[in-house]
Amino acid sequence: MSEYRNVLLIGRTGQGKSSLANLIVNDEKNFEEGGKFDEVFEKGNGTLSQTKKTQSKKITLKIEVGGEIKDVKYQIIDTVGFDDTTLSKREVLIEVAKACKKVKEGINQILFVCGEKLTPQEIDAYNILRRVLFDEKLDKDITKYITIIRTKFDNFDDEDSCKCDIQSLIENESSAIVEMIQSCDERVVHINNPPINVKGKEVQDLININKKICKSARKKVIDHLATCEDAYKPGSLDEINERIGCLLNENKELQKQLEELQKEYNILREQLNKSRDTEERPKEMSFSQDIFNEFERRMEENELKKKMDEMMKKIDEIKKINKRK
Ligand SMILES: Nc1nc2c(ncn2[C@@H]2O[C@H](COP(=O)(O)OP(=O)(O)OP(=O)(O)O)[C@@H](O)[C@H]2O)c(=O)[nH]1
Ligand SMILES: [Mg+2]
Repeated sequence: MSEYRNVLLIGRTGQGKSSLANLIVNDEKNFEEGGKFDEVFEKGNGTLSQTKKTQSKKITLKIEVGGEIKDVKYQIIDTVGFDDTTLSKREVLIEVAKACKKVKEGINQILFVCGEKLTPQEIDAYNILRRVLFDEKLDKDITKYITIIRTKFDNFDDEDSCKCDIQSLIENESSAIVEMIQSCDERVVHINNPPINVKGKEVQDLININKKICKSARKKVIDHLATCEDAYKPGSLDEINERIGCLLNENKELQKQLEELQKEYNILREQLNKSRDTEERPKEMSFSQDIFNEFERRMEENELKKKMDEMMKKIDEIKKINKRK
């Protein structure tokens, strides 16, 4: 077993990974009035992606084990954000693979850091992560190694608000979000981790308020980490690289197929428009027009595979209509 419990921080750009890394590695007393908060991991301003390379720090945390306080060694690994504005998906995945190299002895926890809103990109990132880091055959086993951290959550100290939030995610959001939450056994930890190194005049009061909030959030995160004793051993870096390669090739192939289908779609659409100009629209036509409208809406979404399957289906339907005419 590794000497260190490895904690990997992953997620979309600007959601608070580096801030969370700082929250964990700073000692509790640094969050008290007069305490010196150390910004080990450089954090961004939320709009531009900040972390360009995997960074890590080894620390010792005081953890309660069976009623006793023990020193436990941790390595906190902060990674490049998915959806990075300046790095390509390939570069981001390679950076994540490098992070895996640091944890070849085992990952205790992956903290998947999300902000207030769970976006389709986030879910994409989560699924890519699952496929790249974990051998899919072991998919069932990985759930206990992933926790979703919901940052910027004001009422994180109120258990009911947190429960309510999970419930509303499950009830109101898309099936992809439900799958994401259920895939990690609904393990979501809410925190608020507002900035402490605030610059400007007369900000001391704000800093002290934020420090108090952060101290409480830190306790919540550390208490959670204390419960994560087991480690998942990822495959070799070669295996992970191979999976990244497959994924990127697969995406390229899908993109190519999508472009071809798009051409076919444009031709059919043209035909449909022409026939609409010259003759009265048969009943099925209005149905296919709806399909087109819906289709165009979907075009904007980045759900490559789903989009392609649906496109094939719709093209078949239009072909059938054209044949009948
Ligand atoms: N109020 C509040 N602000 C937060 C919280 N977490 C992060 N922030 C702010 O959000 C901005 C981005 O935070 P980062 O920690 O740099 O985000 P990141 O995920 O590391 O971003 P990348 O390195 O670009 O991937 C910073 O201005 C943080 O101060 C939070 O829980 N509450
Ligand atoms: Mg960062």
